[in-house]
Amino acid sequence: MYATFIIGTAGSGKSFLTSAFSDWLKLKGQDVISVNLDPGVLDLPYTPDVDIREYVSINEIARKYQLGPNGALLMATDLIATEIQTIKDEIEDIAADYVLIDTPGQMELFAFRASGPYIVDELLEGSKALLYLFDAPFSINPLNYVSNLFLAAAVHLRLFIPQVYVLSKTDLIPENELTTILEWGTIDESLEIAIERNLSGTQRL
Ligand SMILES: Nc1nc2c(ncn2[C@@H]2O[C@H](COP(=O)(O)OP(=O)(O)OP(=O)(O)O)[C@@H](O)[C@H]2O)c(=O)[nH]1
Ligand SMILES: [Mg+2]
Repeated sequence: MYATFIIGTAGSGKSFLTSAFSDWLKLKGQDVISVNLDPGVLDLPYTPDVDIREYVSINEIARKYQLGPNGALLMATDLIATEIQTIKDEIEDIAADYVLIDTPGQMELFAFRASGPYIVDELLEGSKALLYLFDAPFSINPLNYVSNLFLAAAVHLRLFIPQVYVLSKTDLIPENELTTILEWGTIDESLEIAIERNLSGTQRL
């Protein structure tokens, strides 16, 4: 079983990538399932095979503990850990080759709380990797790009599984900006020059 966790800042395209990647793998004849770990999501662009919302209800938590939306979401994300064995059994019963895991909208709730690493360790046996999404329109600014690199490094230090960087929503930026962002990761000093230019105000975005 190969598991891929899809992580990124809010709105970076995690759920849409889970949907598109899963459809693409199915088209290629692969045996894949999708898992939704976001207890707060209302509408998903795909039908998850395993869905945390069947075990953890934001509305119930908000009512029971008299919490506001953020407190309820925070508690719900922590409660995923208490349901981990049931979810694990459900995933293992399906026994697919590939498992795509869509993570909670607010990345910090998953990555930076105690429950995150526990869930990554315990959700299933097998090889695990993580796709870290860089929102392309946000990444056009080199300072945003660097802050996202630091966030990705922080996530790596928390979860310690192999990480692949993915530039998401690239259709929303011009081709030349896309080339520039890709060069920051491949051509020596190109990122440094872009940062200096940005800081000197000649190219503020
Ligand atoms: N143009 C374009 N829009 C996209 C793409 N991927 C996602 N979106 C849009 O971006 C918004 C957020 O996408 P989601 O997939 O819900 O992002 P998310 O990271 O799951 O969001 P949260 O779970 O709420 O943090 C939606 O309105 C999508 O339609 C893409 O590749 N291109
Ligand atoms: Mg989502």
